[in-house]
Amino acid sequence: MSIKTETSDILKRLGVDPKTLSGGDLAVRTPVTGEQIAEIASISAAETGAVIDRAHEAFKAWRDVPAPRRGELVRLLGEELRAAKDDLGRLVSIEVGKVRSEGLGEVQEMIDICDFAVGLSRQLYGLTIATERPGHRMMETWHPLGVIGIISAFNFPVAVWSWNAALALVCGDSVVWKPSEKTPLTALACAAIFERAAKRFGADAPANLMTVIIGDRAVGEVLVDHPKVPLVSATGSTRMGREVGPRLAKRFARAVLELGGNNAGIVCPSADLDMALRAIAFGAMGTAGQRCTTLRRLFVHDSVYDALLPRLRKAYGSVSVGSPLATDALVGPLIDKAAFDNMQKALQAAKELGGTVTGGGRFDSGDADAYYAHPALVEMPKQDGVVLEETFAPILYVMKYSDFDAVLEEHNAVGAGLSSSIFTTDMREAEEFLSARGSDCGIANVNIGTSGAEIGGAFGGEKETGGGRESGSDAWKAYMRRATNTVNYSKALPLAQGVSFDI
Ligand code: UN1
Repeated sequence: MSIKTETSDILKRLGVDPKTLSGGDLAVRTPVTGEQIAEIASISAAETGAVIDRAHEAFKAWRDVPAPRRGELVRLLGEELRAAKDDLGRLVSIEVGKVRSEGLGEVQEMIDICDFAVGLSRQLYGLTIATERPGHRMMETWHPLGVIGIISAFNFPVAVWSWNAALALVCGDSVVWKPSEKTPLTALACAAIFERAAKRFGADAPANLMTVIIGDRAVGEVLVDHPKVPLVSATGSTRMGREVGPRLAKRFARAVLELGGNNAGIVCPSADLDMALRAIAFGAMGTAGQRCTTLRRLFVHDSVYDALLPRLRKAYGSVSVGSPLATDALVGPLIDKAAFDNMQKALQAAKELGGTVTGGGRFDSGDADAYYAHPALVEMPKQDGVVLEETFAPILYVMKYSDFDAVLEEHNAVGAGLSSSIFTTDMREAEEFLSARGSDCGIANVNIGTSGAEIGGAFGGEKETGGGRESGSDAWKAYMRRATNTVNYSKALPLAQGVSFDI
């Protein structure tokens, strides 16, 4: 069966009308072979405002539904996702090129956040706060915020939507989602899955509670600038964030920005090298280096460099690259030619700085329009130039270190601040890495890699990563507004701070 036919069969099973897959203006390609698998219709900037207005009407109805009942809709969404897991995971593999277990893993992440959000729907707690005035009570209440705009990237085409949407829905918000133009099919599938859950939920779920808008940059701009969108959660490059952030700030809207990462690991003298090797391999080569949490820089202590590097070179030399649909390869394709070209440019720049490259060349899959690369291990004399930037491809720069304080400085000497790891069995080093003077990232791990975070923690990072937090912990607070309420149940009107104003 051709990929195109399989895609249309999957989408049909997931509830997407096959008619939407042809005759549109947006060509959709699979990176697995490079072939075109659909042409779908995109929306214009002019139409986008009306979509947002309708989502705002949905918000006005949804905010009145009690939160635990809203949780029931997300519970049903989780059930639908469980039923759709194989198909949706396969579709992720087709549209993004993820290997099978990573495609399925992405859907599992969606199921997990739904479970989390269902529990959360009964835990949207505010505090009761001691007041200085007798006969008064002070408390805080969390209220729904409004229409939440979601802008997601190609590399996690469905999970990022779910982290935001599951929270937004239990928080009483409606959702307008602009997926990457490279991954509209998985978005249409999610919309169909959501509609099925909403139908089962019944009339309490208003129409237009969750809308997908497939369109170009101009469509994204309408979402970012629209006064009825109080929060935009945007995942993508730091370049994109630099444009989105100020536009949101200009109208005092909230931003949850999840931008680039240039994540590093430190391998210390006491590290368990077997474990480190496996964690490094998955972190750096998994998802063909196209996670925002991908391991991109590795600092290895002098004393273990010669023990670790030959094993790492061997792993790079032997890792399987190939079609995620037709083989069990661990590394699938890059998303497109531009990604491959950027990788080659970065490798060239690294060589010019004295880097020694293992791997990195094109893997011939037999399809001229598919871009597979052998992951690249680049031993660098020092951290400089291209090493300081994120290249969204499987390149791991390795540097030697000798002094722990100095390596902490180097670790933090990049623009991005998303994820980080240390490999050590020395408790002092581990704790120092996690301390205020250690890693400056939003995620700091010990003896596990930089990627593959669970949904229960807040996900996001500092500095040029944008500062936003999605997913678990108390990330939900960004999706609600907080009101501080003071109630006077006495017969007097004492003013705070002892002020008197007797008329
Ligand atoms: C991303 O690459 O945008 O921690 C998100 C991870 C995944 C999410 C990655 N849970 O690698």
